[in-house]
This record gives sequence, structure tokens and C-alpha cells, in this order.
Amino acid sequence: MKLYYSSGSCSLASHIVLEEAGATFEAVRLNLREGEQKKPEYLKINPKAKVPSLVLDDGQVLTENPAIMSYVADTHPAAELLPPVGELARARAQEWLAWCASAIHAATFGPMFAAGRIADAAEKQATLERLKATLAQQMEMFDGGLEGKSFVLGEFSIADAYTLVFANWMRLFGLTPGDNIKRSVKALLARPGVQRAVTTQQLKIEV
Ligand SMILES: N[C@@H](CCC(=O)N[C@@H](CS)C(=O)NCC(=O)O)C(=O)O
Repeated sequence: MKLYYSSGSCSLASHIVLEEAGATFEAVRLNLREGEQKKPEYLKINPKAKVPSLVLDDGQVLTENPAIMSYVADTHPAAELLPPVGELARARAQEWLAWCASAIHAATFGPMFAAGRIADAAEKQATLERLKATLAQQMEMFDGGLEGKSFVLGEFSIADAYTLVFANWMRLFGLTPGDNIKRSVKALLARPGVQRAVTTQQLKIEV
């Protein structure tokens, strides 16, 4: 398999899961700032012009972090990264990932990054302030989901893959993650699979 990723982007979540699953894959880096995701050769792989993309061994392409993570977990059952079909805990993991991908990433962090391109300074500041207020509420809820534990389901699962991404992004916007998130980040960074993904992406993640 081949994972197309960009350092520190949301593709870190899928990268972590591939490493934690013990999957055999090649990591291919794209530079989003240089627009490599929009080049014709990449658009043939993923017409959405986004990372991550996972090219399977038979050439089929899977996109969207939650789908990639679920597929990798299901095809590497020995790693026990997702509870069995029919268990409520599995739905809880999917509930968490859907919230991360849609509300926190797509509706809040995404527009916060895009706000950097707003030319009018006052409009940029007002947009960022509004989004930061929404993010603060979401990340408080995220922190609450980790109350008294290091991982969303108690044990590490694919539900934990976004935690490092969001903690890192919060710092980029000058925000400090809550104590439960910090504990989770520490526990995640102690895992060899997570360490391999972070090292490959050449990231320095603050605890
Ligand atoms: N819904 C997608 C989101 C993918 C996405 O937004 N990726 C960003 C990086 S975090 C990207 O590739 N951005 C490039 C661009 O918008 O040009 C997923 O969860 O995989």
C-alpha cells in the first residue's frame, strides 16, 4: 500500500493507524504549500486534491481519514484497533471519528487555516475570533471525552488518531490543549507506532 500524506496535516491520523496496525506500506510525502496535491499526476490518484490517499495493493484508492482508519483496522485484526462489529464501543469510535472529521476538522480548523488568506485584516481577525470560540467549546468537549483516561475507548484505538493532529494544530493557533488531551498526547507519543509516524513526518509535537 502507499499512503500519500503531508507533514502535520490530518493525514497524520491515518499514518498513525497504519503504523500501529503493523501494515506494510510506503509513505509518500506531498508538499501542500507548493500545491503538489493539485498536480495532474496526483489528481489521477485523488481527484479531491486532498491528503490522505491510500493506494491499495490492487491499485484501488481509498480516501477520507475515518474510512482509511477503519479499513486498516479491519484488515489488521491482530492489532485490535477497533472493537468487533456489533459492539457499542465500535460505534463509539466511529461517533468520535465522524465528529473529528466533520465538525472539528472540516467546520472549524479548516476555516481557521483558510482565514489566513483573508486579505482584510479586520475581517480576518473577526473570523478567527469566531472560529476560535467554537473550537474552544469543541476542544473542551474533546478533553471531557478523555476524562480519567488516556484513550477515548480506555484502550488505544483508531479513535485516538486525531488527538495528536488537533493538539498540534491548537498550538499553531496559540491555544493550549486541556490536561486530559495533554495526558493522551503523552501516552500516544510513548507508543512505537505513533513514534514512527511522527518521525517519518519530521514533526516535533509538544506535550
Ligand atoms: N475529509 C478529508 C479531509 C482531507 C483534507 O482536508 N486534507 C487537507 C490536509 S488536512 C488537504 O489535503 N488540504 C489540501 C488543500 O485543501 O489544498 C479527510 O478526512 O480525509
